[in-house]
Amino acid sequence: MTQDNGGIIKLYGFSPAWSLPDCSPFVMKIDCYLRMTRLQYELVHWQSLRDMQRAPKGKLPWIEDGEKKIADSDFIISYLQKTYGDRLEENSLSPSDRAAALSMRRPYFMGRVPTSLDAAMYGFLAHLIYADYESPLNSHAKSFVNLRSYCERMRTRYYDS
Ligand SMILES: N[C@@H](CCC(=O)N[C@@H](CS)C(=O)NCC(=O)O)C(=O)O
Repeated sequence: MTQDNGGIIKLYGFSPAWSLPDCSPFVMKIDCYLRMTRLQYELVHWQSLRDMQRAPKGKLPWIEDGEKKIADSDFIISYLQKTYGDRLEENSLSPSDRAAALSMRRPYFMGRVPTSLDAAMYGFLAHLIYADYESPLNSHAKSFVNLRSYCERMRTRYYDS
């Protein structure tokens, strides 16, 4: 999909790992959000230290959208929402919808529909559930059926092409 500005967003990350798009959960968060919102983007992998020096805050992820460069995953999501609209319609959730969603069994973190919180959650949880090594933390995460099925739901919906 081409954005209204005719361009394609570049998302700067490190490199893929464990069959996941990136070894950084913060990069995964933005990768997932861009997929969820169906914005056209390209994930650019880190090649050398020089790429790190181009990062506006010295950290990844950052994005380039035309002339604009935005760093920090929270600022990136705010920028994308402001520029391309509330594509997940998450701002239409009322405080009581949010409270109700938190008190019930639900497919996504805020209820029936996925929000940017799911991009963040999946970015971090996928590294625990799918990482190809054992640690006390990922073994513990893998022991929760609900976390495993949540990651499967997100992966199937946004990463199975
Ligand atoms: N608050 C930042 C955190 C990003 C972050 O910590 N990135 C790490 C990789 S996961 C990084 O680039 N570290 C390089 C460094 O600190 O030199 C965000 O949400 O994007």
